[in-house]
Amino acid sequence: MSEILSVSALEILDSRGRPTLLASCRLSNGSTGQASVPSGASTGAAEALELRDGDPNRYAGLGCLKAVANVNETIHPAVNGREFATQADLDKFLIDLDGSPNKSRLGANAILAVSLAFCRAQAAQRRQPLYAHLAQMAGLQPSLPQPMINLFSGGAHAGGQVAIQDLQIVLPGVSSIRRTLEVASDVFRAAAALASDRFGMRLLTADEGGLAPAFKSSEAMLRSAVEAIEAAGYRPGEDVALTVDVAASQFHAAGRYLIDDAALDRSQMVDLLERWARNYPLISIEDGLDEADWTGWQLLYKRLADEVMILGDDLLCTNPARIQRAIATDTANSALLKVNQIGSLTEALEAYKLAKRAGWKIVISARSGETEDDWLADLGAGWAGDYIKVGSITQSERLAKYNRLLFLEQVEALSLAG
Ligand code: 2PG
Ligand code: MG
Repeated sequence: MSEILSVSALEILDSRGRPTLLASCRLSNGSTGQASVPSGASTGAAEALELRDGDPNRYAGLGCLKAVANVNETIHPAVNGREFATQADLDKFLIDLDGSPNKSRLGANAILAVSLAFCRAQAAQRRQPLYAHLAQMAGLQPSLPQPMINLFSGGAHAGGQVAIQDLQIVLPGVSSIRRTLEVASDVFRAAAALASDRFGMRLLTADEGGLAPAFKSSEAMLRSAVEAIEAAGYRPGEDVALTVDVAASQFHAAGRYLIDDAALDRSQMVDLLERWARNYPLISIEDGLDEADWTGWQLLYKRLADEVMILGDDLLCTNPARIQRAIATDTANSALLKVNQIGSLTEALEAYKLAKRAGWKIVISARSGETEDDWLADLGAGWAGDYIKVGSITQSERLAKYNRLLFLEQVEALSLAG
């Protein structure tokens, strides 16, 4: 075991050109680790606080210099010279140092960047690949998660041309990441051709690299995905299934779901989702209802939980207390795991274990604002996620993760679970 010599951070830019943090950690034996943190656009109200400067003269208020200073001037002096045997020891120390319920003093971005950089430094010290270190920490056998690959975007990721946010493809019958990406590329090209023919759209992509044609309705996004799958020569449902992130909190106002020129109440929204699940090869519905509409979620659960993943993102915010409530009240059967929603690896692992113990599926997820860092792929493999949601197969902040999964498959010889 060796002590921390230093932690430090600097402000870098994410895939939307917005500031975020890159942190470094150096241990006394010379091992080092670095990591950068992502940032969401459709954030859940219960997320830990991402500290932004609020200075309108820099990056429209989105600067991260306060969070950087919190790493360099508050966390560094506090951890310098201390030994932390485990990730949990460091994370607990950081949480106590922050002292607030939602990491608002130091910032979840500052705390998570340090948490991850330390994790990499510890992996280096143990001469382990990051995924192996993460697996050991969690007491799990590593395996590769199935990618959920973004095809079409709407909502907060695409300027709101259509209400729902992400439409992904999943390949149930494919046994490698390599083949998954080949098929995804075929379907993406077919979808791009469809977007060009039908919507006159040049090949421009949304925040996560998905196509964002001017669909007339949310359902047109689902229909077009099925057409693209067929046009690429695959069978919808059998070869290529769909998942949707409705991100319903984004279009929920005053008790109504404002979607496709309608203002639906919760039971009408559940009816709509059920119809989609019956008519399209959907295996997962993420955030089908607003993050505060637990009653609506429970209705949806009753209707569809036996057939479809009822996947909580904004609802759960990777928060163990919210996951516990959802388990106890039959509100969801799957969790999206975004480490920066909760702000430390240790709390995210607690969320993961709670959900797994209840028999839930876990989707390890990127954010819409990402960096070229690839730790998420190691997290997905080390914690043996059922799925990984990274975005489209365009844009290097997404490809960094897919390419790392290819490496883990072909060089580290990990296999897809299931
Ligand atoms: C989501 C994520 C990723 P964001 O809602 O699942 O798609 O988006 O990072 O904007 O919250
Ligand atoms: Mg989501």
